[in-house]
Amino acid sequence: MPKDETSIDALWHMYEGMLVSRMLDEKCFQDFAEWYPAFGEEAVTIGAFGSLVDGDFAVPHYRGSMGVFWLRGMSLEEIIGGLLFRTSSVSLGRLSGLHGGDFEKQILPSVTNVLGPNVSSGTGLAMAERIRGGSGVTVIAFGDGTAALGTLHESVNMAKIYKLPILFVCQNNQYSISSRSSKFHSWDSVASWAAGYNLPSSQIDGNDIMAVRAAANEGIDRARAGGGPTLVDALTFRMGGHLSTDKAQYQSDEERVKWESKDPIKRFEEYLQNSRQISVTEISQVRERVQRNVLETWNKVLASEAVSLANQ
Ligand SMILES: Cc1ncc(C[n+]2csc(CCOP(=O)(O)OP(=O)(O)O)c2C)c(N)n1
Ligand SMILES: [Mg+2]
Repeated sequence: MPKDETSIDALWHMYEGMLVSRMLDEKCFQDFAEWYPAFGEEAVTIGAFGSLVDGDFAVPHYRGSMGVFWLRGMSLEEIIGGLLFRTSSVSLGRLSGLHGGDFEKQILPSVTNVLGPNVSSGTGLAMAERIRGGSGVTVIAFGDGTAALGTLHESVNMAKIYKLPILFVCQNNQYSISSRSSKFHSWDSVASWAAGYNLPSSQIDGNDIMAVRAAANEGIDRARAGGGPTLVDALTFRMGGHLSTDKAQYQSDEERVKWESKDPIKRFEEYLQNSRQISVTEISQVRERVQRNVLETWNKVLASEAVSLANQ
Protein backbone atom coordinates (compact mmCIF):
# COMPACT_ATOMS: atom_id res chain seq x y z
CA MET A 1 0.00 0.00 0.00
CA PRO A 2 1.45 3.41 -0.92
CA LYS A 3 2.39 5.37 2.22
CA ASP A 4 0.84 8.67 1.13
CA GLU A 5 -2.85 7.94 1.61
CA THR A 6 -3.84 10.86 -0.59
CA SER A 7 -2.05 9.52 -3.69
CA ILE A 8 -4.29 8.11 -6.39
CA ASP A 9 -2.70 4.65 -6.11
CA ALA A 10 -3.43 4.57 -2.38
CA LEU A 11 -7.04 5.61 -2.96
CA TRP A 12 -7.63 2.79 -5.45
CA HIS A 13 -5.91 0.34 -3.14
CA MET A 14 -8.13 1.35 -0.21
CA TYR A 15 -11.23 1.11 -2.41
CA GLU A 16 -10.26 -2.33 -3.66
CA GLY A 17 -9.51 -3.52 -0.11
CA MET A 18 -12.96 -2.45 1.11
CA LEU A 19 -14.60 -4.12 -1.90
CA VAL A 20 -12.68 -7.38 -1.40
CA SER A 21 -13.74 -7.45 2.25
CA ARG A 22 -17.40 -6.67 1.43
CA MET A 23 -17.64 -9.10 -1.49
CA LEU A 24 -16.02 -11.99 0.36
CA ASP A 25 -18.40 -11.34 3.24
CA GLU A 26 -21.37 -11.32 0.85
CA LYS A 27 -20.29 -14.65 -0.61
CA CYS A 28 -19.73 -16.26 2.80
CA PHE A 29 -23.01 -14.81 4.08
CA GLN A 30 -24.83 -16.34 1.13
CA ASP A 31 -23.10 -19.75 1.02
CA PHE A 32 -22.30 -20.64 4.63
CA ALA A 33 -24.75 -21.73 7.33
CA GLU A 34 -22.95 -19.44 9.76
CA TRP A 35 -20.86 -16.35 9.03
CA TYR A 36 -19.83 -13.23 10.95
CA PRO A 37 -19.68 -10.39 8.41
CA ALA A 38 -18.04 -7.01 8.78
CA PHE A 39 -20.68 -5.19 6.71
CA GLY A 40 -20.20 -1.48 7.38
CA GLU A 41 -16.87 -1.83 9.20
CA GLU A 42 -14.57 -1.96 6.17
CA ALA A 43 -13.19 1.56 6.60
CA VAL A 44 -11.86 0.60 10.04
CA THR A 45 -10.09 -2.58 8.99
CA ILE A 46 -8.70 -1.34 5.69
CA GLY A 47 -7.86 2.13 7.05
CA ALA A 48 -6.23 0.98 10.29
CA PHE A 49 -3.95 -1.66 8.78
CA GLY A 50 -3.35 0.12 5.47
CA SER A 51 -0.11 1.88 6.39
CA LEU A 52 1.78 -1.11 7.72
CA VAL A 53 4.88 -2.05 5.76
CA ASP A 54 6.95 -5.23 5.44
CA GLY A 55 8.34 -6.18 8.83
CA ASP A 56 5.31 -4.83 10.72
CA PHE A 57 2.76 -7.05 12.48
CA ALA A 58 -1.01 -7.25 12.01
CA VAL A 59 -3.28 -8.56 14.75
CA PRO A 60 -6.80 -8.24 13.31
CA HIS A 61 -10.10 -8.59 15.13
CA TYR A 62 -11.93 -11.72 13.92
CA ARG A 63 -14.64 -9.67 12.17
CA GLY A 64 -13.26 -8.28 8.92
CA SER A 65 -9.93 -10.09 9.19
CA MET A 66 -9.98 -11.18 5.54
CA GLY A 67 -9.58 -7.59 4.37
CA VAL A 68 -6.45 -7.38 6.53
CA PHE A 69 -5.12 -10.64 5.05
CA TRP A 70 -5.54 -9.13 1.58
CA LEU A 71 -3.82 -5.89 2.64
CA ARG A 72 -0.85 -7.86 3.94
CA GLY A 73 -0.43 -9.57 0.57
CA MET A 74 -2.33 -12.83 0.90
CA SER A 75 -3.81 -13.77 -2.47
CA LEU A 76 -7.53 -14.26 -2.94
CA GLU A 77 -6.76 -17.89 -3.66
CA GLU A 78 -5.09 -18.31 -0.26
CA ILE A 79 -7.83 -16.44 1.59
CA ILE A 80 -10.66 -18.36 -0.10
CA GLY A 81 -8.67 -21.58 0.32
CA GLY A 82 -8.79 -20.93 4.05
CA LEU A 83 -12.53 -20.35 3.92
CA LEU A 84 -13.21 -23.50 1.94
CA PHE A 85 -10.70 -25.77 3.69
CA ARG A 86 -8.51 -26.22 0.60
CA THR A 87 -4.81 -26.86 0.32
CA SER A 88 -4.24 -23.33 -0.97
CA SER A 89 -4.79 -22.05 2.56
CA VAL A 90 -1.71 -21.44 4.67
CA SER A 91 -2.99 -23.79 7.33
CA LEU A 92 -3.67 -26.52 4.75
CA GLY A 93 -7.31 -26.29 5.68
CA ARG A 94 -6.89 -26.75 9.40
CA LEU A 95 -8.18 -23.28 10.25
CA SER A 96 -11.31 -21.67 8.82
CA GLY A 97 -11.31 -18.16 7.38
CA LEU A 98 -12.08 -16.46 10.66
CA HIS A 99 -9.01 -18.10 12.15
CA GLY A 100 -6.80 -17.54 9.14
CA GLY A 101 -3.52 -15.73 9.11
CA ASP A 102 -0.01 -16.10 7.83
CA PHE A 103 3.04 -16.07 10.07
CA GLU A 104 5.38 -15.33 7.15
CA LYS A 105 3.37 -12.21 6.36
CA GLN A 106 3.39 -11.41 10.07
CA ILE A 107 -0.36 -11.71 10.59
CA LEU A 108 -1.30 -13.21 13.94
CA PRO A 109 -4.22 -15.60 13.47
CA SER A 110 -7.10 -15.83 15.94
CA VAL A 111 -6.03 -19.15 17.34
CA THR A 112 -9.04 -19.42 19.63
CA ASN A 113 -12.69 -18.35 19.65
CA VAL A 114 -12.12 -16.80 23.05
CA LEU A 115 -11.98 -13.02 22.81
CA GLY A 116 -9.08 -11.24 24.48
CA PRO A 117 -6.04 -13.46 23.95
CA ASN A 118 -5.27 -11.83 20.62
CA VAL A 119 -4.90 -8.44 22.34
CA SER A 120 -2.44 -9.78 24.91
CA SER A 121 -0.66 -12.03 22.38
CA GLY A 122 -0.28 -9.04 20.06
CA THR A 123 1.17 -7.01 22.93
CA GLY A 124 3.57 -9.86 23.67
CA LEU A 125 4.49 -9.96 20.02
CA ALA A 126 5.45 -6.27 20.14
CA MET A 127 7.47 -6.97 23.31
CA ALA A 128 9.26 -9.86 21.57
CA GLU A 129 10.08 -7.60 18.64
CA ARG A 130 11.57 -5.08 21.09
CA ILE A 131 13.71 -7.75 22.78
CA ARG A 132 14.81 -9.06 19.37
CA GLY A 133 15.92 -5.55 18.40
CA GLY A 134 13.50 -5.37 15.46
CA SER A 135 11.78 -2.23 14.22
CA GLY A 136 8.33 -3.62 13.36
CA VAL A 137 5.20 -1.82 14.52
CA THR A 138 2.13 -3.84 15.62
CA VAL A 139 -1.48 -2.87 14.95
CA ILE A 140 -3.99 -4.67 17.19
CA ALA A 141 -7.74 -4.46 16.51
CA PHE A 142 -10.43 -5.53 18.96
CA GLY A 143 -14.18 -5.08 19.35
CA ASP A 144 -16.00 -2.77 21.75
CA GLY A 145 -17.27 -5.88 23.59
CA THR A 146 -13.74 -7.27 23.84
CA ALA A 147 -12.72 -3.95 25.39
CA ALA A 148 -14.65 -5.00 28.51
CA LEU A 149 -12.09 -7.73 29.23
CA GLY A 150 -9.22 -7.32 31.63
CA THR A 151 -6.74 -8.30 28.94
CA LEU A 152 -7.20 -4.94 27.25
CA HIS A 153 -6.37 -3.05 30.46
CA GLU A 154 -3.34 -5.23 31.18
CA SER A 155 -2.12 -4.93 27.61
CA VAL A 156 -2.58 -1.17 27.34
CA ASN A 157 -0.85 -0.62 30.68
CA MET A 158 2.06 -2.88 29.78
CA ALA A 159 2.40 -1.28 26.35
CA LYS A 160 2.63 2.16 27.99
CA ILE A 161 5.07 1.12 30.71
CA TYR A 162 7.43 -0.45 28.14
CA LYS A 163 6.72 2.15 25.43
CA LEU A 164 5.87 -0.62 23.00
CA PRO A 165 5.34 0.29 19.34
CA ILE A 166 1.64 -0.54 19.14
CA LEU A 167 -1.45 1.02 17.65
CA PHE A 168 -4.56 -0.30 19.44
CA VAL A 169 -7.72 0.10 17.36
CA CYS A 170 -11.19 -0.42 18.75
CA GLN A 171 -13.43 -1.65 15.95
CA ASN A 172 -16.36 -0.09 17.74
CA ASN A 173 -19.50 -1.34 15.98
CA GLN A 174 -21.53 -0.47 19.10
CA TYR A 175 -22.66 -4.04 19.73
CA SER A 176 -21.48 -7.18 21.42
CA ILE A 177 -23.84 -9.78 19.94
CA SER A 178 -27.23 -8.26 20.95
CA SER A 179 -25.98 -5.98 23.74
CA ARG A 180 -25.49 -2.30 23.09
CA SER A 181 -22.10 -1.05 24.13
CA SER A 182 -23.59 2.00 25.81
CA LYS A 183 -25.53 -0.31 28.16
CA PHE A 184 -22.58 -2.31 29.47
CA HIS A 185 -19.68 0.16 29.40
CA SER A 186 -19.14 3.03 31.82
CA TRP A 187 -17.44 5.10 29.10
CA ASP A 188 -18.62 7.08 26.11
CA SER A 189 -15.44 6.00 24.36
CA VAL A 190 -12.71 3.50 25.23
CA ALA A 191 -10.37 6.40 24.46
CA SER A 192 -11.22 7.82 27.91
CA TRP A 193 -10.01 4.58 29.56
CA ALA A 194 -6.84 4.67 27.50
CA ALA A 195 -6.26 8.28 28.52
CA GLY A 196 -6.24 7.00 32.11
CA TYR A 197 -3.21 4.92 31.19
CA ASN A 198 -1.61 8.04 29.68
CA LEU A 199 -1.90 6.87 26.10
CA PRO A 200 -2.56 9.39 23.33
CA SER A 201 -6.10 8.38 22.43
CA SER A 202 -9.09 9.65 20.48
CA GLN A 203 -12.44 8.67 19.06
CA ILE A 204 -12.76 9.06 15.31
CA ASP A 205 -15.34 8.55 12.56
CA GLY A 206 -14.78 4.90 11.71
CA ASN A 207 -16.89 5.08 8.57
CA ASP A 208 -14.57 7.60 6.93
CA ILE A 209 -11.56 5.69 5.67
CA MET A 210 -9.51 8.87 5.18
CA ALA A 211 -10.05 9.78 8.86
CA VAL A 212 -9.15 6.26 9.98
CA ARG A 213 -6.04 6.20 7.81
CA ALA A 214 -4.90 9.63 9.07
CA ALA A 215 -5.38 8.63 12.74
CA ALA A 216 -3.65 5.28 12.13
CA ASN A 217 -0.72 7.00 10.41
CA GLU A 218 -0.28 9.31 13.38
CA GLY A 219 -0.19 6.36 15.81
CA ILE A 220 2.04 4.23 13.60
CA ASP A 221 4.48 7.12 13.03
CA ARG A 222 4.60 7.74 16.79
CA ALA A 223 5.27 4.05 17.46
CA ARG A 224 7.97 3.92 14.78
CA ALA A 225 9.68 7.00 16.21
CA GLY A 226 9.89 5.38 19.67
CA GLY A 227 6.97 7.32 21.13
CA GLY A 228 5.11 4.26 22.41
CA PRO A 229 1.51 3.15 22.01
CA THR A 230 -1.61 4.98 20.83
CA LEU A 231 -5.27 3.99 21.00
CA VAL A 232 -7.90 4.91 18.45
CA ASP A 233 -11.60 4.28 19.02
CA ALA A 234 -13.07 3.98 15.51
CA LEU A 235 -16.82 4.46 15.84
CA THR A 236 -18.72 2.44 13.26
CA PHE A 237 -21.83 0.28 13.03
CA ARG A 238 -22.48 -3.40 12.42
CA MET A 239 -24.85 -3.28 9.44
CA GLY A 240 -26.85 -6.40 10.29
CA GLY A 241 -26.73 -9.17 12.84
CA HIS A 242 -23.87 -10.64 14.81
CA LEU A 243 -23.90 -13.62 12.45
CA SER A 244 -25.84 -14.64 9.37
CA THR A 245 -28.70 -16.23 11.32
CA ASP A 246 -29.24 -13.15 13.50
CA LYS A 247 -31.90 -10.73 12.16
CA ALA A 248 -30.76 -8.01 14.59
CA GLN A 249 -34.28 -7.19 15.71
CA TYR A 250 -32.76 -5.41 18.70
CA GLN A 251 -31.42 -2.68 16.38
CA SER A 252 -33.93 0.11 15.74
CA ASP A 253 -35.06 0.98 12.20
CA GLU A 254 -33.94 4.51 12.90
CA GLU A 255 -30.34 3.61 13.70
CA ARG A 256 -30.21 1.13 10.81
CA VAL A 257 -31.34 3.77 8.30
CA LYS A 258 -29.02 6.37 9.80
CA TRP A 259 -25.96 4.14 9.54
CA GLU A 260 -26.82 2.69 6.15
CA SER A 261 -26.60 6.22 4.80
CA LYS A 262 -23.04 6.30 6.21
CA ASP A 263 -21.98 3.06 4.50
CA PRO A 264 -18.18 3.49 4.26
CA ILE A 265 -17.96 2.18 0.71
CA LYS A 266 -20.68 4.49 -0.58
CA ARG A 267 -19.09 7.38 1.27
CA PHE A 268 -15.71 6.67 -0.25
CA GLU A 269 -17.22 6.46 -3.74
CA GLU A 270 -18.75 9.91 -3.15
CA TYR A 271 -15.38 11.20 -1.97
CA LEU A 272 -13.67 9.80 -5.08
CA GLN A 273 -16.21 11.50 -7.33
CA ASN A 274 -16.61 14.82 -5.55
CA SER A 275 -13.14 15.49 -4.17
CA ARG A 276 -10.92 13.56 -6.59
CA GLN A 277 -12.92 13.94 -9.81
CA ILE A 278 -13.00 10.20 -10.48
CA SER A 279 -15.83 9.19 -12.81
CA VAL A 280 -18.68 6.85 -11.99
CA THR A 281 -17.57 4.71 -14.95
CA GLU A 282 -14.08 4.20 -13.51
CA ILE A 283 -15.56 3.30 -10.12
CA SER A 284 -17.98 0.80 -11.71
CA GLN A 285 -15.16 -0.78 -13.70
CA VAL A 286 -13.13 -1.43 -10.54
CA ARG A 287 -16.21 -2.78 -8.74
CA GLU A 288 -16.97 -5.17 -11.61
CA ARG A 289 -13.35 -6.34 -11.86
CA VAL A 290 -13.14 -7.09 -8.13
CA GLN A 291 -16.51 -8.86 -8.13
CA ARG A 292 -15.50 -11.00 -11.13
CA ASN A 293 -12.15 -11.81 -9.53
CA VAL A 294 -13.71 -12.83 -6.20
CA LEU A 295 -16.35 -15.05 -7.83
CA GLU A 296 -13.99 -16.66 -10.36
CA THR A 297 -11.39 -17.39 -7.68
CA TRP A 298 -14.09 -18.76 -5.39
CA ASN A 299 -15.29 -21.19 -8.08
CA LYS A 300 -11.74 -22.22 -8.95
CA VAL A 301 -10.88 -22.95 -5.31
CA LEU A 302 -14.18 -24.75 -4.80
CA ALA A 303 -13.35 -27.04 -7.72
CA SER A 304 -9.95 -27.89 -6.21
CA GLU A 305 -9.47 -30.84 -3.92
CA ALA A 306 -10.38 -30.42 -0.24
CA VAL A 307 -7.79 -31.26 2.39
CA SER A 308 -8.03 -34.59 4.08
CA LEU A 309 -6.98 -33.86 7.62
CA ALA A 310 -6.48 -37.57 8.18
CA ASN A 311 -3.32 -37.37 6.05
CA GLN A 312 -1.84 -34.29 7.72
C1 LIG B 1 -14.09 -14.25 26.52
C2 LIG B 1 -15.28 -14.40 25.62
N1 LIG B 1 -16.50 -14.02 26.07
C3 LIG B 1 -17.59 -14.16 25.28
C4 LIG B 1 -17.47 -14.71 24.03
C5 LIG B 1 -18.71 -14.88 23.15
N2 LIG B 1 -18.69 -13.89 22.07
C6 LIG B 1 -18.31 -14.22 20.81
S1 LIG B 1 -18.35 -12.92 19.77
C7 LIG B 1 -18.90 -11.88 20.98
C8 LIG B 1 -19.15 -10.42 20.69
C9 LIG B 1 -17.94 -9.62 20.90
O1 LIG B 1 -18.20 -8.27 20.70
P1 LIG B 1 -17.10 -7.32 20.14
O2 LIG B 1 -15.81 -7.52 20.83
O3 LIG B 1 -17.66 -5.96 20.15
O4 LIG B 1 -16.89 -7.84 18.65
P2 LIG B 1 -17.94 -7.83 17.45
O5 LIG B 1 -18.56 -9.19 17.44
O6 LIG B 1 -18.93 -6.76 17.71
O7 LIG B 1 -17.14 -7.58 16.23
C10 LIG B 1 -19.04 -12.55 22.20
C11 LIG B 1 -19.51 -11.94 23.45
C12 LIG B 1 -16.18 -15.12 23.60
N3 LIG B 1 -15.99 -15.64 22.39
N4 LIG B 1 -15.10 -14.95 24.40
MG1 LIG C 1 -18.72 -4.97 18.77
